Amino acid sequence: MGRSPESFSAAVVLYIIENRDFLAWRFFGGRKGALNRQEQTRNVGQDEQNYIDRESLKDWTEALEALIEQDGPKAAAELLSRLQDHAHYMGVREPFTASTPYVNTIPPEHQPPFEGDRELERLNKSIIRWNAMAMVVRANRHSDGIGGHISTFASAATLYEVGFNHFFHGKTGEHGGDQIYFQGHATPGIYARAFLEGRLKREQLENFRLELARGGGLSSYPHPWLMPDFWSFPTVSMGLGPIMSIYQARYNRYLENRGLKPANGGHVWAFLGDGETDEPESLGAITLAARERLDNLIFVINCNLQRLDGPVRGNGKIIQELEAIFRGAGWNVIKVLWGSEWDEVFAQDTEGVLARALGTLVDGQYQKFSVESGDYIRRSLLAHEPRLKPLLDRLSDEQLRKIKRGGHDPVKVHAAYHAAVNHKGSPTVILAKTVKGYGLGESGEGKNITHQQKKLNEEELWEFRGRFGIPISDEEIAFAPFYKPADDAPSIRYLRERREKLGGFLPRREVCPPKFKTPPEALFEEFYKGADRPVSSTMAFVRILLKLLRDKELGKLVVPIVPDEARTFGMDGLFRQVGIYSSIGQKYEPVDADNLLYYKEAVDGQILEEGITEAGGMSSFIAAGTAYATHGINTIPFFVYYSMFGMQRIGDLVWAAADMRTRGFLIGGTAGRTTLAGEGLQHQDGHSHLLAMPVPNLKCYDPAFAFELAVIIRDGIDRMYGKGESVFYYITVGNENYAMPAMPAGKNVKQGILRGMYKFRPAPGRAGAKFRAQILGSGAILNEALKAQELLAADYGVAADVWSVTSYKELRADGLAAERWNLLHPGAKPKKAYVTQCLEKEEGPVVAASDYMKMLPDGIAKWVPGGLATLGTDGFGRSESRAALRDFFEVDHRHITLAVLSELARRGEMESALAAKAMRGLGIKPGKPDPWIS
Ligand SMILES: Cc1ncc(C[n+]2csc(CCOP(=O)(O)OP(=O)(O)O)c2C)c(N)n1
Ligand SMILES: [Mg+2]
Repeated sequence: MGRSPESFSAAVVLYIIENRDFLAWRFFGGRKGALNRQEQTRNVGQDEQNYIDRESLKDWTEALEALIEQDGPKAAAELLSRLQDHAHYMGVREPFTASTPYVNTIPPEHQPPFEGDRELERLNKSIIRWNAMAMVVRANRHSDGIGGHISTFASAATLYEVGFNHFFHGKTGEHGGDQIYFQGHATPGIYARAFLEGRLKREQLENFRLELARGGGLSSYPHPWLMPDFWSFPTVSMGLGPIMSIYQARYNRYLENRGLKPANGGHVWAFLGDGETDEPESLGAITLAARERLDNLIFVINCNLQRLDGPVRGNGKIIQELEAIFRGAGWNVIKVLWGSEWDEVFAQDTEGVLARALGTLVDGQYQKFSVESGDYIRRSLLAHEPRLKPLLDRLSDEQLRKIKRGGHDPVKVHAAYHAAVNHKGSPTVILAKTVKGYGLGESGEGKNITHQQKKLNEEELWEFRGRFGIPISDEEIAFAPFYKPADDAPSIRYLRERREKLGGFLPRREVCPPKFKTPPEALFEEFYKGADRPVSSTMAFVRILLKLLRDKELGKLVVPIVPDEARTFGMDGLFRQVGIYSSIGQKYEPVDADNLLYYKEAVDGQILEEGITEAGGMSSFIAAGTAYATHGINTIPFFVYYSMFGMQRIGDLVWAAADMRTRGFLIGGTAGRTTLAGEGLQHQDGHSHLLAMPVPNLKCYDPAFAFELAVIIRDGIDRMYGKGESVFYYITVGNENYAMPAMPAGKNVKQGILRGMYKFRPAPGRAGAKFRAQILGSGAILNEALKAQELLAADYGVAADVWSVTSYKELRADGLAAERWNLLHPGAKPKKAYVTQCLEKEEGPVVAASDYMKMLPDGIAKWVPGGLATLGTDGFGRSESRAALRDFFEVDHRHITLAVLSELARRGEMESALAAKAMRGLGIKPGKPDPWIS
């Protein structure tokens, strides 16, 4: 061999390490025995370096084979692992890569039998392909520019059909059911299947994307709001499906571990695009899934190598990249790269030349192959790796061109799903290689423009029909008609039978939660009475939460969720009382074990302590707030977070929650631009209520006092869980301590709190006052309004009533509803906005002061008789004391007083000189910096 023993053994170790993955694949997977893929860490597709001569290599290879023969593949795996460690001690450094060879993870001999009628399945799939395409083509003929996608489903048809025929479980009495996150742009295919199942009518398909058409249409993407009996999970905003699915799978476990749901099976399937994985949300939570050992979670990533504009990784390999990421995170990775036709070819590739060559080709080249001839593929492969010649010589050009990618081969996909649902201990990701626009031929298959392809010309329709054998006549073809075999055709009977076996049609959303008893008023009495000891509205909220948690009937259904902020909100007392959920309990002695309120983790812990991830917390909120539909369990989530990091950071998830008819309470803590002192620009929230404004079914409140909170929360529980309304709540609470007054007497107070405003404190000494005014205060600024009320009475002879505005959004919605009614009922007695009803008989100017931007109160101005003057906190926050901030933003009692006086002067009721003098007296300088731009 010509080398010293030391250098020889080092070379062999090096060789084995460098080729470990290939050897392992050959010996444990490609040829025999079980392959432990987690043990592999190197990509075959690297340049070979000849540090070891062929003779030595042969010796070592044979030795390894002998070991496998004698002691089995596990022994060989151990040897390789030990050799690697040994090599490390000897100073051999292998470059780290976490991907495996560019071949199917499951070798052919490990494939389970395919139970089913492949012919009938193929026929149904072809018809579904056709109808999915026809939906988009017809919709765009009918209404140019209406859009829709053909190519996404075309690439994913097999991935879905194998799932529908063999794996996706519906919810039944015995089975918990699967939750499936369908890729948003694949909807035409899902509708097309429901059409064959007889669940959707021809007219509905005709009205794809024409939802206002007579007889109803079909929504562009999965939207439970628009199709509440059909869709459960909106996925079209890319990245949200993956993260929501992870937390859904974890929440299923949470419900089981807490004894709220039987452990009766069910997987969460998330279908996503390879381009979609660039969204931070897609991959941002995958470590949680592995940490939680969510073997009830399966990601299927449709790796068609393309996104909207072009290749996902033209110069790289998205599948290898994703494999490394998921393996690194601890997932079970199954690659489905090549169709069954390749099995034979790989079997002849005894030296791994083909596997290596395929591993070094980049995705852009694979995309080119998908549109090219067999001859081109051959020439390209040979240019890349001349040693492939004998192997390729055995294949005709036609064979080469037709060789399928794994994601289009039902047998390969079936094997992957089978392995995934039977895998234990970690989540699974299936990386399925496909062609975008598969089957579209000249009209888009594999082309860069394929994502946008909406129309097929007659020739292309002919080609499509021919390729998939759709029995549509020559005369009809140009019209791209929908096709459905007779109900009793064998293929349709087969399709239905498969679904019956698997628990019924999917997707379907059914809502049948058990009866719910709204908590009695007695539970909230304490808060209606008030307390002299100053507390913050946050503390009041935590006290309400605690009472709810202790309630015999309701307590177990409450789900507190925090993103590492419990101590900020004074919720740490709950750690010990209800425990923090951990799927494995507590395997350490907590550092504060001797503390009464120690950090307690438990399998049946109730709090979801998410760590620093508002997106994760929101995803948990969604899973918990939709459990009434998903599992028929009325869990009531309270997601408590820093209000600044809510609407503006995870607004898109809030929008998805709305679409999903999520129920529960979002609690924006440390809210208000001037109420959170010290934290400054990035923390002080003066706009989350505006950002919440666009969400139609989100009810928003900015309460000042404990009794207001109690009234809102009780009513919220009643509306959402008692009456089953599809609304959810956003409530801001602050951290300023002040006395919590008793709820004023009066039968309309509770109603007023809920409708958005009520008179909290009428002006004292009204009789002797020269002037009258109305002040609208909210949240923590209500106290400034009350101080202004006193100042105005004492120093300026102004009797001002103070109103608490708990919700500008509610007031605006009511005003708009009245206006709309009036628009549609000309001549009828006009309705009055609630704001108008409240204020029309009151005297004096109306001034509103809020800890949010002026636009918030401005939203009701048109219904305020005589107009509305607003004070708010437009501009960047800064680190300062509350008093200084309220002066800076002009929302303190002095500025409220000034605003009232100025308004009186503007109306000619008071001399302007008096207002100017008052201003000096209040110490307000006209030249002070404008907070909006400073
Ligand atoms: C957050 C977000 N950004 C952009 C889009 C627009 N968009 C729709 S499909 C698409 C490309 C999808 O590519 P990929 O994820 O690879 O899916 P494929 O259609 O290839 O299966 C884009 C950018 C979106 N829906 N959501
Ligand atoms: Mg793609």
